[in-house]
Amino acid sequence: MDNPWWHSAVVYQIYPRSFADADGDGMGDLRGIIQHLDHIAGLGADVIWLSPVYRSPQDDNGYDISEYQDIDPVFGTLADFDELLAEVHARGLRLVMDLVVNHSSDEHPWFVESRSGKGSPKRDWYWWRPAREGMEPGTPGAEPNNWGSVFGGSAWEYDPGSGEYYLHIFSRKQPDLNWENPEVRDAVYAMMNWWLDRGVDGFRMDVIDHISKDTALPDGAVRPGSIYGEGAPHYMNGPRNHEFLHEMYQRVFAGRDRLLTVGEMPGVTIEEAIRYTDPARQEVDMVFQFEHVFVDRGPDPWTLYPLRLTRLKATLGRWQAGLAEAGWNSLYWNNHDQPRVVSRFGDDSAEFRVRSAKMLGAVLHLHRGTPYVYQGEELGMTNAPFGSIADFRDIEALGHYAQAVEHEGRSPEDVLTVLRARSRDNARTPMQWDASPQAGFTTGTPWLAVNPNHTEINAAAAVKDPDSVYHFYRRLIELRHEDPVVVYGDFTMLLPEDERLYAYTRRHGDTELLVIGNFSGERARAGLDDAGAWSSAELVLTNAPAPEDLELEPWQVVVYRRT
Ligand code: TEU
Repeated sequence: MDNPWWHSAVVYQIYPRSFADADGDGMGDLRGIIQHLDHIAGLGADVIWLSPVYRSPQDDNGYDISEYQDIDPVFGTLADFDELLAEVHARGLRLVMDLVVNHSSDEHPWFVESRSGKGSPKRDWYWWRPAREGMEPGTPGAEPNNWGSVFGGSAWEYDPGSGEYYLHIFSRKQPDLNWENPEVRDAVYAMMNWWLDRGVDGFRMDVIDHISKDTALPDGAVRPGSIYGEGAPHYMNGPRNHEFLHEMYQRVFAGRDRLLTVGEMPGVTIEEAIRYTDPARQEVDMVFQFEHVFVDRGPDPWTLYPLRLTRLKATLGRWQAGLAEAGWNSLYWNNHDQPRVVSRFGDDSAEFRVRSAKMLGAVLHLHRGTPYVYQGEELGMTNAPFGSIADFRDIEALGHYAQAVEHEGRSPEDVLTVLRARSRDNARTPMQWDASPQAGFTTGTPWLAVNPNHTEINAAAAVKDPDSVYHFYRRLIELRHEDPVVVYGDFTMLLPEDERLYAYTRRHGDTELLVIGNFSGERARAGLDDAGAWSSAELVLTNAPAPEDLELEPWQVVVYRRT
């Protein structure tokens, strides 16, 4: 069998709300995207992943869908969408849609019907349960189990109309669909086929390892200091998850050509990822795993640890080895849920922002797998200077603040410190197109404040400057397209104990690549056995003057190639 096209592809993620606003209402839209497609084509990306643009009350910025086969008026119309798709294809790019089917909006007609009463024909499309035995429905502690929702509070919402509760792992406006019911699956597959028939090129599947749950919905373990039990072990990677994805493959993807499917799986292990992505099993092409973005946090997302490079290398190295024979890795530092990588793992000071952003890009892109670039990452965009809680918009940030400050009695300043480092809003500040007052994002008032550093950090400046992060990313993407060692080379981690240097080789046939990134603000020398030989190899790429004896400048990356 031929190698799939996406082995050598690079994906660019657009978060439409924050990308480009063509109509001046302060929110990005499809026409804004059309106007900026050349930015993405110029970077050399092959695929665009579009975060949700479907009709939605926007409780979770579109990850709460009330009509799957329509575009939200905030973003435009189906005609705008068709035009976008045609413009994308005209540039030789592909368009992958976000598929959010673990849950719908509570305003989706399916849920409205389901909620209408215990006898509704769609009652069983969602997870309805009575109060805990012996408890008065609707009273504190009477929820069917003790799970907390990801966005704070209980995972159950009481419905006085029927005296029952419905499950929502995310917000109360995101009720979980019941995949046990074959009618739900039929409806989802029909909707997916409708989009593929329209010409889209695949799906990024939101929390797709949550669709199969332990139907007993048992209480979860309660961690010290927490008021809720952990549901995740009971709703992630449940007993029928592989079965459902294989069925989806057969009902939607089989017989269609040149698609890309990627499953977002917050709880996935390497062993499971091999099963999900082994082509022989016909489930998905690749998964987003989360281990490497969990390295600097505790058991909950709000406990911050400093980065230990050895941990980061250990986890990414294990994934490289684990998926070497079967399956395929996706490679990402950023998306709309993660803080900006240059602020998180690099150094966003004036002195080292550009250099460390390039180092991070090179270290990631030269792994084996398919790299994902999140809008603005190619500019080295940074976290935002949030002041008070009023500056945040994300339901997760607001939910956590309310739970931590109001219910758990934590100090507002401590909670804000964590949110400034970790909030998803860091990724969602408007794309910085130019130095003008709203960064060229909108002529109106942006829904989330533009980062004041847009006067320095913006696409117009980056495209003009041959030494920008943008042109460095462009070169990285070009390298992947040119050189099979980047796509297919095997991967060997070097210096696993080193806390400053991230070093590895890739080998394909007679060609070998050496990549070393300095994750520190100090000079550091890579004590490799064959350092001498490498020093005289071709230096393909770096972000600082060529080193001697592999002694790297702060935040320097070097890429050597020999045959
Ligand atoms: O994210 C799933 C997910 O794992 C997040 O809840 C993540 O744990 C959290 O944001 C980290 O802070 C997906 C989408 O990417 C996210 O934007 C949605 O809010 C969520 O699903 C619900 O649809």
